[in-house]
Amino acid sequence: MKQDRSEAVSAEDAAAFERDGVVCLRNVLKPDEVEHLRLAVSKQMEQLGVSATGYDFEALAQQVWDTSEPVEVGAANRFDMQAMKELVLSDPDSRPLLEEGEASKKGLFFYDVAAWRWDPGVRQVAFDSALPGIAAELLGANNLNFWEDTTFVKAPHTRQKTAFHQDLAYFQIEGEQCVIVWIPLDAANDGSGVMQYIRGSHRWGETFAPNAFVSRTSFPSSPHPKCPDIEGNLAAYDIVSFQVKPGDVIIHHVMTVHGAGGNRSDLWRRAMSFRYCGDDVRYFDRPGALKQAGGAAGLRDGDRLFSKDYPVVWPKPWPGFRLSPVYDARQIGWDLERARYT
Ligand SMILES: O=C(O)CCC(=O)C(=O)O
Repeated sequence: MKQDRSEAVSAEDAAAFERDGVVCLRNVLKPDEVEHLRLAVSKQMEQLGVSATGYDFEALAQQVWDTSEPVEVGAANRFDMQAMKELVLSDPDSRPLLEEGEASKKGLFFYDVAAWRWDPGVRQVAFDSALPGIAAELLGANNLNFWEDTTFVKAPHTRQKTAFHQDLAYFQIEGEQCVIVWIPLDAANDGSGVMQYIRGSHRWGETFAPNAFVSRTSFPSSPHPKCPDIEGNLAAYDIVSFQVKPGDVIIHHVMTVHGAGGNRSDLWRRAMSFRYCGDDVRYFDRPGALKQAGGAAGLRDGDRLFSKDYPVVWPKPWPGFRLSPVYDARQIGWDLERARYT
């Protein structure tokens, strides 16, 4: 079923996405939509230390390089950071990826996932804003599933860079019809750590192993090669970045290699990232990929994603239909009373 697609994508935007593997679209989200995401991010940040999924990668990176201390992650259990520390320290290629400058106690590189599972405001933006139509248009997809959201916040004076990486091997999927929508919740530029993308890298024909964001060291269970040392050879790559403000979005293809600097500015750099999958994507319990927070809806390798954990956000059954008000969070095992999975 074809449906009228987004007017937010011009022919030039579609051509840029096809050619470069990344495109910046201006004024796509409304102020209230941005505000919903900011509120969800504040709630996630209040839970740092007690939530199972929230991390401060700035503090973790310091603990990784400090051989005298074990890593301290509070209640977070998505990554085995002690194992990651040992791995990073035994990797001859690894080195801290920090902005130049004084050591700062003010830095924070906050990471969390899957706010959509408990936050109706995130669901509203992920399911019912202009984004699903835009993603379907860029991918040429007839059907689109929402995969997950991820939060990336860099406080003022955060030195930690985001190591260059490619997203596919982090996800339990195979297929190429997948986009990542990076949604700035503050104005962002090169000084505050806006995303950087290697133009055309989605066409390199190579899948790279995931890394731990704070180092080039890749997850050992991944069969894929390590991403090249881009930080060490920046001039050798065609790197593009965009100066953005809230309402704008940057959309990259799942194979596009990308990273970010630290935040050298006095301003926060809050962002949320949404991942949408199209027709050719299949569930695949990929070695080395991150286990989905909240489960995989009983899917087996080769299954289409259609299931309660990966809501169909495109096409809409009729014009004006809104999924978020009728989506029942209890269906995905989320206990609204106790705010955790049942
Ligand atoms: O915001 C960041 O620093 C990283 C974001 C990212 O890698 C992504 O959205 O895929």
